[in-house]
Amino acid sequence: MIYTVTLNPAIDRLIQTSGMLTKKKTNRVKTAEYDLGGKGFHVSHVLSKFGIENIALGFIGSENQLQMEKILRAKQVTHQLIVEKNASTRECIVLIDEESQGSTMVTGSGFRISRTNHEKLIFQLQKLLKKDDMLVLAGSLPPDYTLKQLKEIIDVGKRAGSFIACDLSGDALKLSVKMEVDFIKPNQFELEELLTPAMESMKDRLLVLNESVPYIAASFGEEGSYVVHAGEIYRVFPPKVKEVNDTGAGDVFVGSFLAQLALRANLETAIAYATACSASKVTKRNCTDFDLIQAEQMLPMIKIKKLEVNPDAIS
Ligand code: TA6
Repeated sequence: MIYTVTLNPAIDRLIQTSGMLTKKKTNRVKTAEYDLGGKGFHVSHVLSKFGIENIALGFIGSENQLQMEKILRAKQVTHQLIVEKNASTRECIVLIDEESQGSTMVTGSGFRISRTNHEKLIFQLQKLLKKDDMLVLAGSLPPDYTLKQLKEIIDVGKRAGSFIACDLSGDALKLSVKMEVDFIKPNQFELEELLTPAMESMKDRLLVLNESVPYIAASFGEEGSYVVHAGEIYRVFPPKVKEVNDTGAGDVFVGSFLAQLALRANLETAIAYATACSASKVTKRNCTDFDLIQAEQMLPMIKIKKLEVNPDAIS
């Protein structure tokens, strides 16, 4: 079973303006809709689209619980969420315009998690997680949620022997590396912070990081990605697509990559599906949609280059 954990859930409010979105101007709304938010929920949605059984865990605020649950139902996300009383799931506003100038996101900070509810989550994970399971931790931490609490979650996964995938940022990402989880997805800037500065070559630095984390997918936006596994580095070039909304593309990458690992696909297939599905996502207006048929048509357009590595260059 795959369990995704969304500690800081969200409802995305997607607003598309008429014409080009411009500062210091009254921008008129053309379309507005609510969509699934929160990175773990997004990953669950992708896994379900691949027909892979999964359960979304984490928290949900009581005040707008029905609205969040309606969205989860519409997106076919099976969940066992812990309700935080007197709390509202945050809204994340995603702005796009008719001219497809790229999306702008304004995220709420979220609600605080009570000590009791954190303990409930730990207990739930202790009961559920088994060796062959996958634990996916994705998204920001709620206000005042500590690294110690995050460590407690990762520790449960470690003790169970589950595969642990993390799409975290900042200090949470650093902690996941320190704890040697199985998968991380840093962006270009986060990657720089994770790599050993003393080494000159990017390749050598990636290989050192790969000694602690078996799968690294470093995303460089529309420039593609670097995927590192078992001492091999792959430079991945995505197909060119007409961008409508790139919000959620990273989540689709993570979900599709993990889906392919769960299906026991080889690494290059996993990379190709993740790249194609996230390219398909970018062509869609909302934050979750992608089209598997469109993605499969794009598979031949993806370039995956295995980089030469010199094993003597690193100690
Ligand atoms: O990646 C897109 C997204 O999942 C949005 O749907 C939005 O809810 C946001 O990310 C939340 O990100 P955060 O890092 O604050 O958890």
